[in-house]
Amino acid sequence: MRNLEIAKVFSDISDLLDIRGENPFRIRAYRRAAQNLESLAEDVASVAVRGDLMEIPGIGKDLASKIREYLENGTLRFLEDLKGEIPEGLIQLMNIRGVGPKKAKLFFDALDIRDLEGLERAAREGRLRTLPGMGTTSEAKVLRGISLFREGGSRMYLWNAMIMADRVIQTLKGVQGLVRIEAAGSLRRGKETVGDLDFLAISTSPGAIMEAFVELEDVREVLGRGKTKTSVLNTQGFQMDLRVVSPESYGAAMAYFTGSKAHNVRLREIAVRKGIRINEYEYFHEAEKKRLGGEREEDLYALLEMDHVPPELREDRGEVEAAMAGKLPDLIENTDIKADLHVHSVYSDGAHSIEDLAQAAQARGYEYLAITDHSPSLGIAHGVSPENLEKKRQEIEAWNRGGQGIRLFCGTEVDIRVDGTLDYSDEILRSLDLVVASIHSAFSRPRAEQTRRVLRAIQNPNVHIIGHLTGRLIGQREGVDLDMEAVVQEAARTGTALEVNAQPQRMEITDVLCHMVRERGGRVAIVTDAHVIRSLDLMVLGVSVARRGWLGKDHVLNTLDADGLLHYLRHERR
Ligand code: DGT
Ligand code: CA
Ligand code: CA
Ligand code: ZN
Repeated sequence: MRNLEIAKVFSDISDLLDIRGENPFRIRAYRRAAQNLESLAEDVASVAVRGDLMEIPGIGKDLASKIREYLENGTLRFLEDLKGEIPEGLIQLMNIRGVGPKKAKLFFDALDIRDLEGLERAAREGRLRTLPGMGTTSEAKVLRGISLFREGGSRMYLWNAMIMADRVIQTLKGVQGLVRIEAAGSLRRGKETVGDLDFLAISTSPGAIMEAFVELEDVREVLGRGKTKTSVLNTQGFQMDLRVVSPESYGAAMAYFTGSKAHNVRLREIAVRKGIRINEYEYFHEAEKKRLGGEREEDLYALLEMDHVPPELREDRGEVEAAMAGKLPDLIENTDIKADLHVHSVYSDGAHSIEDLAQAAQARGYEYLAITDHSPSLGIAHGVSPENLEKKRQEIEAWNRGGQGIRLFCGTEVDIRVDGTLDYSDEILRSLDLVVASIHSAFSRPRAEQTRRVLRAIQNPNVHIIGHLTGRLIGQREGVDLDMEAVVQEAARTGTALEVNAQPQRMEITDVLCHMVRERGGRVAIVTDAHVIRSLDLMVLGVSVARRGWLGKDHVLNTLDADGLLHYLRHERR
């Protein structure tokens, strides 16, 4: 499937246009198309064959023909021309925190900087600080941005890992002799980023499965090939390991390769005390020289007299003790989610109408949906003016009166200004069903100032949820520095939920903060922040963050039904 490849083409185009200083609408069109392709479940090539490319949201005539051109030729004239004009390395630069398109262009024009290495050298030699609009602070920030980028660059977002793994599994399932195949490792634990993919399989003809694995369309390079283990690099440069094990060892191998390493180390200690040896093949009683199992993972936990630990909790963060004491939390499930509480429509920067969103949410089994468009100060994201907000409210009321099933909440994602005041009047906010408040600018102020800013938003009685708390973008932007103790505490005290934003590059609040919310008696809302319908499917990512944060159904606002939520907002919000 070449969806991600073509998405990358469009996203490169949008970045290059951005560096060139083109019309923001044109840039946004490419960016949106890229997003849509990334989240497209079906193979874009088959959509093209059917002649349905223009059915994909955000793909018009021009982009459809570009997709066809790329599918046919493996290149795109338009992108090649752009690259001839602007060095490709600048794309990477503009995605570094503290750089952006304008500065990337400036560095190129003034210092002929064309890539990451060039930028790093210039920053270290103190040459950036001499440029207009730059200084020693912004130069230092560029260096921090580079190291952040290097860290994040070597891991993939959980969503990409899931899609990639699913493709491998679906293909290999068709191979003769395959009995079973699953992903282990950090992907199975639902970690927000994944370093490499670890597959385990049972097969009656291991040779055939290894052969099919190295022949996968996504494979770029074979790193090592053996009877039981094969490692490859895929086209995006990520490693994938496949191990074929015997049915007798499948459970032991699954436990071992799911990890985490820290969790496994703890299990082995406990096993040793019981005279049991565990490894990736079996569970074995040393004194009695007796095999105790290995077929099933759950037998391991039973042997150690522990409750079965869900993969998401296996990080040695207290789950071992809890499992021994029979006190593991009852974790939230995907099916507990009754609504999405943060999505964007065409009223701001979303791609779809309210009606389309409603139908899509209904098709996903939701009972209600809050449509939360941006507030006016976000010019770039088409913030909704008070007049348009009125129009939107009427449209939503008409829908609800129509009784067509899913219930809609008229909401907003209101911008939190630098001083902690909000971008709509209290009167407007009071009139809305649901208010998410988020930071979208001034990310790098000092901690004390940012903490005051967020606390003030939390204390506004019209605010129900704080959106993407720090605004971090994994591998790109660290996000706002906050006194988390104070924030979580105040959120719990006032009954303000903190959002678990399921966008793959956001994934916050983090698992660790979710755990803190639980400890302080607070609540979260798990939301997708969807700007296109397909992104509604990201909900599973948010649920996995919450599970990793030990949260159950009762900690999550949108497990309530519509009336339950309204009741909560009216009476428990203090
Ligand atoms: P990643 O790929 O960096 O996102 O994280 P993981 O957890 O998938 O780590 P990976 O791929 O290196 O190894 C997969 C699992 O295999 C890991 O979670 C635990 C197990 N494992 C790997 N190496 C060791 C080891 O040296 N000792 C133990 N006990 N387990 C290991
Ligand atoms: Ca891994
Ligand atoms: Ca691995
Ligand atoms: Zn936002």
